[in-house]
Amino acid sequence: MSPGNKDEVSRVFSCERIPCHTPFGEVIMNRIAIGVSGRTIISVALLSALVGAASRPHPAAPSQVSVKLSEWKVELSQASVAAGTVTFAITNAGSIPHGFEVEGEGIEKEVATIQPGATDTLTVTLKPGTYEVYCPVGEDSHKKLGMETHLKVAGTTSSGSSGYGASEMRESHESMSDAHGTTAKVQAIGVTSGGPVIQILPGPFPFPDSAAPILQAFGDEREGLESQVKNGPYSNNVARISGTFSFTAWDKGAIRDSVDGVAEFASQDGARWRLVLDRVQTKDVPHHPRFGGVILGLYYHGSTRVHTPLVPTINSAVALWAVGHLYKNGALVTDNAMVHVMLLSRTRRDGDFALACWDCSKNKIEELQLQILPGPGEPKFDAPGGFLFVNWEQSRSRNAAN
Ligand SMILES: [Cu+2]
Repeated sequence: MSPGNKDEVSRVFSCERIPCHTPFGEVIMNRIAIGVSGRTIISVALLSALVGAASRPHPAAPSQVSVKLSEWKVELSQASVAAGTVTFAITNAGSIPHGFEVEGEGIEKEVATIQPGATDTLTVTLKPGTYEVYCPVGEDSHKKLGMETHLKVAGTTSSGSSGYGASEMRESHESMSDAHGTTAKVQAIGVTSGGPVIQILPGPFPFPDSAAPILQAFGDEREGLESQVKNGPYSNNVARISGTFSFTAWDKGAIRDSVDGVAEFASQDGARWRLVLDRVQTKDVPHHPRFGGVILGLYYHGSTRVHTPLVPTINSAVALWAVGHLYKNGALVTDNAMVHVMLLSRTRRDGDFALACWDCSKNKIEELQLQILPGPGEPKFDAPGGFLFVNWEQSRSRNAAN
């Protein structure tokens, strides 16, 4: 971690320990006490806005909007404010770092990344119009995951309503919103393997410098991931094998997703493996939301700060987390194999199947990845590195019946 980042973290947390955003006097005192150069501009802007407001004959009260950031939405205390000085009091109520940006009518202002549980403020002068407010973290991947909403700025008076308004749900997230009473939209996808089949064996990750700054935000997981950079499952060390994999996955909301499928392949040592998928794994962990088990259409990994950066930045048609029954040469190995499946943008080139791009998100979505790990507390598999990781390079999908 660079000294600059340390300052960032300690500043954010010193802000966390004292009420940063109410009342205004405390904002100014805290900002001055913290005395970070990057924030001085905001302090001065806020201070002069208040002084200006106080000295005008008919002061327009500066508007304050509370902002709550979480995975994966931006909630505002009101949907509209009066034109003029607006102070956003931002709380990161999520479990991973988020940011906050206001954009529109020719302005674009953002705060530094806010750690989970911490707060920050942003004061801007807004003229009438509609503004986009969103989380810019991960080259807008958080925005694509739903962390965006709009703020209307009216000509003179504020028509703000009380209470938080949820950010607009993107279509792919409607299915996650059962808890809010929204009608779930059932979607299903069928995937069939095709093209060259490769087994990925342990080796170094070919883009360590690109992944390094992303890994710094991974907390407890960082050490394990850094050892995977040196020798892990995201390598150019591959063996051609044979096999098939097909499945159907249903995206039905946070607790009703499901999967049904079978993979069969012969690994590079000649062993025959069979995996039966019949249930999804829904438990989220920080940095690794599982979206109810199945998610259709996701931009993540790599630079996005969503899931491990040891997979390049990709788009996926479907990603799922499942529990599988794994058999080797006809004998049951485990009923609790941990399985991750993605149909994603091609990350590997033809020929030697080396990882070919750090940002692969524009490539054709045809790579089918199957990763199988032992269940919690279970011994490593009898395979190189103790895991099984197989790719089918030219696979295809179709919309399936609900
Ligand atoms: Cu975010």
